[in-house]
Amino acid sequence: MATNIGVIGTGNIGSFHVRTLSTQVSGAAVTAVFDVDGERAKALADDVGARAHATADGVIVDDEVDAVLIASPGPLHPQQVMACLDVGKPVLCEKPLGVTSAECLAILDAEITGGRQLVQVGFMRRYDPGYLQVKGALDSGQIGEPLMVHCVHRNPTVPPSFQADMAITDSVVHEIDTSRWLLGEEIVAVTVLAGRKSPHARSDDPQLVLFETASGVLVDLESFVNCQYGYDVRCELVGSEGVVNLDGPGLTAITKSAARSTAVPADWRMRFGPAYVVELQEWVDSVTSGVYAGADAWDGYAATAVAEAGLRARAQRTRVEVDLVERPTFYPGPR
Ligand code: NAD
Ligand code: ISE
Repeated sequence: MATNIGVIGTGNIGSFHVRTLSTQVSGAAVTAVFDVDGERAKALADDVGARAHATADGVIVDDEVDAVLIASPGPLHPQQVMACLDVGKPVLCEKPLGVTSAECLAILDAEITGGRQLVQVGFMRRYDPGYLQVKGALDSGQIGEPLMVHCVHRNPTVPPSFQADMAITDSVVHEIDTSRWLLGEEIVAVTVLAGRKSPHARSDDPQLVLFETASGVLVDLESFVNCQYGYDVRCELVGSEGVVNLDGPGLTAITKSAARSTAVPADWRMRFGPAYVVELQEWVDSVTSGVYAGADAWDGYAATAVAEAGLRARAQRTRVEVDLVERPTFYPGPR
């Protein structure tokens, strides 16, 4: 029998997830949706044979919804995740889990009180073949001990609704998660530097971010959300015996008129499309089995705590240490 999914937020990624769940994930059916833009939700619901509800709670308490996917704006996530935990329903929450670590901690408390894992966070890079190869090269010992990671995260543009803090809380948060996941350890300090501002930017952009991990690995990141030319995500992991590089997907190169050109993905859908499919399939399977391998609520909390430290580091123009609570044994920690 199919797992019935309710989706809250049917904007860019919510509608993408609804279509992926409806066409590319086995054992799943989208039965309910909600968006404050009722017309958008209704049109999508009609397309996939789901019901458009008048409220988010309507989706969460719907008897025909077994599990909920939250794709509303980040600040709404904690309240909507808590409502799912209140009724004991599994929830895949798009990143970030919350904008403050305090609201994420309330989610950990509620999940622990319920006694079983219900929350997964949408850090989809963990399912990307390229990132998996980087992790494989490190875990197999091929490149020795990890020493440094160099990252690039560029978006062509951002919408008018994109606030200055979101460069850290919404965009850099991906590298926070990939760093913790690749290295299997927590980030303990953050430094953020904003230099000369792009003429296309409304707030500091690009920015340089430096993470320090518990064992002393240094992770640097260029975050640039108005780069204009395309979506460009890179990662180079420097080990004691070698280096592993992820330069992006191998899109087709055209050689013509004495020049060779390689396409760049236009956006995150094109770059990470296959990863979202695997993420959703594994989540639906986890809802059935009760065994989860994706990012859990602790990962969501830790990522938000690092992002929070990043916001302070940017404002104070200084290195800020990350303030993490002691990890409850309920959660395995970075993996
Ligand atoms: P968006 O603005 O396109 O969509 C958000 C939708 O939420 C809109 O349709 C809006 O009307 C709706 N909304 C507003 N208030 C609501 C409410 N109270 N209840 C329900 N819906 C409400 O934004 P987006 O780009 O789709 O981002 C949504 C979330 O997904 C963000 O947290 C973002 O960080 C995340 N995201 C993740 C990825 C990824 O690669 N994992 C990619 C894009 C977005
Ligand atoms: C967006 O919300 C995403 O999650 C994309 O993956 C990321 O690249 C982008 O910077 C975010 O705004």
